Amino acid sequence: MAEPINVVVSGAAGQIAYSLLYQLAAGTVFGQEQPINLRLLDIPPMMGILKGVVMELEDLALPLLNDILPTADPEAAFKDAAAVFLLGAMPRKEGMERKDLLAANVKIFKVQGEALDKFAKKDVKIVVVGNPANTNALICSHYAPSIPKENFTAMTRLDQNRAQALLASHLGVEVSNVTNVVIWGNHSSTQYPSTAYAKVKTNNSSKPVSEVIDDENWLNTEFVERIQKRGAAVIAARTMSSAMSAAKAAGDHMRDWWIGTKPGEFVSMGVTSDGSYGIPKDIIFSLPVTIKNKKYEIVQGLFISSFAQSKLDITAKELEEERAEANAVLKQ
Ligand code: NAX
Repeated sequence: MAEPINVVVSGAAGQIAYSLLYQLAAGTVFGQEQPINLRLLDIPPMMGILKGVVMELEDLALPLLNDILPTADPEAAFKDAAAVFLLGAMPRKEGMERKDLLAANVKIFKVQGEALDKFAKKDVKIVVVGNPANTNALICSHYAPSIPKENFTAMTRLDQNRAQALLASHLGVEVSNVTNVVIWGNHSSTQYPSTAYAKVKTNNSSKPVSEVIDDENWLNTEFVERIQKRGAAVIAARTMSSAMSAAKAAGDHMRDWWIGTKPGEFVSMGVTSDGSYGIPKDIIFSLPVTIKNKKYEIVQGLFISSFAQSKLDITAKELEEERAEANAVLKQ
């Protein structure tokens, strides 16, 4: 059995954490041979609730769960961290402007970035889930200059999973038979879910979606809109934001980063743009990646139609605006 690794979950008393923690303890993310020490970070008023979460984790009686530390101290949480899920963020309240939300999050992700910089392992893998996820990841990375930029990612896997599931149901195939759906851009309603490179397995052969779909126009219209608005639809129905599916997606994101992607398949992650596909550099933009030996590479050379380009431009513009707003707060 390997030595235990320190896995941090911030926002540990919240909804997404409640579903994520079981997956981590059960070994579905880091594998059945990898024991973990859970570092559960939340704010002081949540320590009572967090105590209850710790009791439940103990009562799981799962052998891979080596040690649990509930804390409100980022330094204690991030010490020797190998993998980090940043779920905790300031929720958007009624009447709150986007810039107020960003300002509140700059403060949170500054403190966490600084603590990561000082205390985490230098090869720590960080996925930011708390919204606005892409820009929060950018801020966090900014305050952790000793950790490579590529170690900071934002989660768009929930959008990918939603897109994969919707496409599979539309085509009447099993969800695992749909691969290579791509989410481009921001985890917001400007994201562009694309099926241009998606493959569908039918009768042991793998075909592009365009060859198996009757109504191709649906892919550029209703499909895109439904994925962009799926989060809002869940909130409208559940009166709370996605939690179980978000936790599953966070686990998928980290598992693929840790264990690697399957041959011929790619997944979407918000990563620091290197200028590929003409996307502005140094924003955190969701891109298709392949992963090997715990390192991801942006998939190169995909064809971008003029329709797709117009969608990429919209989401890139929004991310540049968010970066400008975050920079304005940082300069204050
Ligand atoms: P909850 O409100 O249930 O939990 C958030 C937790 O974070 C709370 O326990 C809170 O006390 C804690 N927290 C707040 N500030 C903190 C800080 N400075 N340090 C540590 N913990 C802190 O929210 P939940 O439903 O779990 O959602 C968490 C975040 O995920 C939200 O920002 C939400 O908007 C975002 N989402 C992102 C998604 C994505 O695909 N990227 C999808 C789901 C979700 O909407």
